[in-house]
Amino acid sequence: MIKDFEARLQQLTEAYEQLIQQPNVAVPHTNGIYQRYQNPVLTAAHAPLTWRYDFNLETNPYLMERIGVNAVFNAGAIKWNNKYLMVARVEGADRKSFFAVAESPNGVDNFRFWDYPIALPETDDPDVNVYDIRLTEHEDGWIYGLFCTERRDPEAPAYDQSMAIAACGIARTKDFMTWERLADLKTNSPQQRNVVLHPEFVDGQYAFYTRPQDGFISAGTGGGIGFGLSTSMENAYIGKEAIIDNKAYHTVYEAKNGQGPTPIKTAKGWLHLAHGVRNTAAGLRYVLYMFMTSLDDLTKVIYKPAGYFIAPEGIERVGDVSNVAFSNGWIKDEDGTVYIYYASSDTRMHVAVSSIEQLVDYVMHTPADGFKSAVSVQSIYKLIESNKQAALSLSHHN
Ligand code: M1P
Repeated sequence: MIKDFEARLQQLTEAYEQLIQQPNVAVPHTNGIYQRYQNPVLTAAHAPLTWRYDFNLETNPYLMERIGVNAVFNAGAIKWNNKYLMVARVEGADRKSFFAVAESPNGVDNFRFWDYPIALPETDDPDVNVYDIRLTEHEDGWIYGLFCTERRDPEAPAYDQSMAIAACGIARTKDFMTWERLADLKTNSPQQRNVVLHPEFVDGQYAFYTRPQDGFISAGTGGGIGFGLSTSMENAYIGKEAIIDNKAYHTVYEAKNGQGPTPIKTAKGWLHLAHGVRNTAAGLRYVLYMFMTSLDDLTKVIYKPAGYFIAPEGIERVGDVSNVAFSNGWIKDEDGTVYIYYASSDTRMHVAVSSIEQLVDYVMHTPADGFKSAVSVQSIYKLIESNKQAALSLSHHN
């Protein structure tokens, strides 16, 4: 028995180390905007063995997995102490999600979870489930994590075990190990998800991107990316939300949308990454899109390319909730490289690498949505014509 136990332990450990240390390589094909990578950067199999197995021969003679991890996805991200950190949504086999920090020396591979998942303090109204943290290094000196806290709807009749209320939970840290929990964000919307803190004060107040919605799943009369201010983070309250990026008929964000990670400041404006959702016969399809807001007025969208920026491809299309690309974390490096961390199908994390220059170019020079087929064709005509000119001037040069 002890021999089998030891052999299995060795096999498990070796397979785990092989997975963590596997180098990642950029896929040869690129659209010029970003570079995808071959392997997912975090999966359920990256969860440390010590979280899942009891290594005691006496209590676990078959070396069974005692605590299952179902998926690792929707991670917040930040560069901290020269390491690339993801604070991932780890979902257990019991369906409960929690947060855990994984770090990498280079942003594209070797992500290894810290020894313990985050023990998030609770409020007086305990969370049933927490997920999708957005990290913001605020100019007030704290690193904030805004996440969705979900609880059963107190109005739900006994027969209905799916009615829930989503709200924005708030915690802050300086070391990612100890977290101070603050009161949940209050707004006038019955439900909130995808709330993100802006990194700078606006008129001396804290600024938030919100997503007011009527129902737990359906945005209803709500939806769109909202923007609002609060005088305090300790008791955050937004009295007025202005919708800065709305749902629109026959677009990739027709059913609902939501701010992704904290926007990145550039010389031309604030770069935003968001997710858009539309209905299909096969269910909801989630893709990522980008836009830019003005440096002078955060509520003003100044550029917005048509369509999606990243859509699930190949294996990314399949998972617990298929046909989903979702992002709530990206890292801007000192040299302008941008690591975009996105989850596929509520199952695993990937990275796509770009740069501020490329993303600004993409956002400013990709045609905007014309909201009808004829305008899409006009955009292609325009491109063909300008390509004729480009070919002419190229032949002059040669
Ligand atoms: O299952 C897809 C996504 O659904 C929700 O997104 P939204 O808030 O836009 O409805 C979230 O539960 C998200 O975690 C999940 O990835």
